[in-house]
Formats: sequence, structure tokens, C-alpha cells
Amino acid sequence: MSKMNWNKAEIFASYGQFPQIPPQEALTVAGENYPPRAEVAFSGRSNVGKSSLINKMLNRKSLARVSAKPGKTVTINFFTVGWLKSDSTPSVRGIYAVDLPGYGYAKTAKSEKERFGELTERYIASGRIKLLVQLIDFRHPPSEDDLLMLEYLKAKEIPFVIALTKADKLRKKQREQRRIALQSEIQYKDLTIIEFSAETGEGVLELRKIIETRCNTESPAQETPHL
Ligand SMILES: Nc1nc2c(ncn2[C@@H]2O[C@H](COP(=O)(O)OP(=O)(O)O)[C@@H](O)[C@H]2O)c(=O)[nH]1
Ligand SMILES: [Mg+2]
Repeated sequence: MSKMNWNKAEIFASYGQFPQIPPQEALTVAGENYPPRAEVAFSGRSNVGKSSLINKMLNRKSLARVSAKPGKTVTINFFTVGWLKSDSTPSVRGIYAVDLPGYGYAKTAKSEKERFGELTERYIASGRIKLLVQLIDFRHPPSEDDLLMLEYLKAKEIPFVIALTKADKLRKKQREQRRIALQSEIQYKDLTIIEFSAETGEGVLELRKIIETRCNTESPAQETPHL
């Protein structure tokens, strides 16, 4: 199994409407064998630490923008990871890291919220996501929107893991309390939960490994591409 080079990452494209997102086979580098590269999506409410997590995973300071103003842009952003746009014959299979729009920001205009819903729902429902990383703030119970998202992921049978963000902000005892509380706040069993901090790097290796395993171990040839 090949290991990803997480340090090789570039912004690929941003899409504001679902139909703008090219079909998966169009995102395959010329000369590469089918099937297309895996798409790993990152989802969470605005300000949960999504940009920070992506940057930390990719060893970058500000590839995904860390913003003080949440909920500004509603786009789905694709990053190439493990290979670069200019590589025509990459030796290591890479992925697309897909940054989904942050939700739950009260001041976002209604029209933008509707566009968010349509864009995100259609992308999630498209069946092209290999793994979704759902971010939830470790310090607080999941929001209504977080729980709706989990329900949607279950309904669409999207494989997902949960990353609990800002772990560095909790003391040991608080962590333990939140872990216990989460068991009743989230109804689903057998969840994969990673405690993460963009500040200390906790969880980075664990999350990378989960993504590598999910994206590399299953023989790509056996998959039916979803479009
Ligand atoms: N202490 C701490 N702060 C974080 C962490 N992750 C994000 N933040 C802060 O939380 C705020 C929102 O982060 P950002 O990544 O922009 O969130 P996004 O809106 O979900 O993309 C910023 O001020 C970050 O510096 C973390 O792991 N630890
Ligand atoms: Mg962000």
C-alpha cells in the first residue's frame, strides 16, 4: 500500500454550484488509470476549526484560509493532496481533500443558506465521497445542524468519521466528561472518533492513517464509479 505525501498539496478549484463540479473521471489526471482519485470531504459548522484542521493535516499555514469572519463564502473547495496539478505521472496515489462550506452561521443570508443546502446536499448525495470527516467542537454538545448532518450522512450511507476539534482547549477532566456526554448526545454506535487539535497536532497522524487506509486498501478496480 502506498503512503501519501501529505506535504504535497495545492488548491485545485472552487465550485459555487453543484453542476460546476466536473464528473469524477474528468478530474483524473491524463494518462492515469481509471478509477478516479478518492474524494475525502471535510464538513462542520463555521468556526469549528475546519480550515485549521485541513492546514494542519497538510502541514501548511494557510492553504485553507483560517478566517475570523465565519460563513463568508459558500463554495466547495477541492485540494489536491499527495500529487500536484502539474504532475502528469504521479507515482503515489493521491486524493482530493474537499472542503465543504461551513454551516450554521446565523448571519448568513437566507439565499446563501439555500445555496449552501443545495450545493452540499447534492454533492453528498452524489455518492462520490470516499470518506467524510465530520468536525464537531469537542467543548460543546453537537449543534442541531451537526446532528442533522450526521442523520443525512447515515441516510445516504456516506462513510464518515468524527473529528472532535480544539482538544487543546479542554482539561483532562473536561475531556472525559465530554466523551461520556457524547455517547448519549449522538445516537449512533460504532463511530470512529478522533480527538484533534490544530494547535498541538494531536490526532493528525491518526486521521491521516484512517484516510490512507480508506483510500488505498480497497482495490480500486473493484469499485463501480458513481457519477
Ligand atoms: N485552540 C485552538 N483553536 C483553534 C483550533 N482550531 C481552530 N481554532 C481557532 O478557531 C477559529 C476558527 O478556526 P477556522 O479553522 O477558521 O474554522 P472554520 O470556520 O471551521 O474553517 C480560529 O480562530 C482558529 O484559530 C484548535 O485546534 N485549537
Ligand atoms: Mg474555514
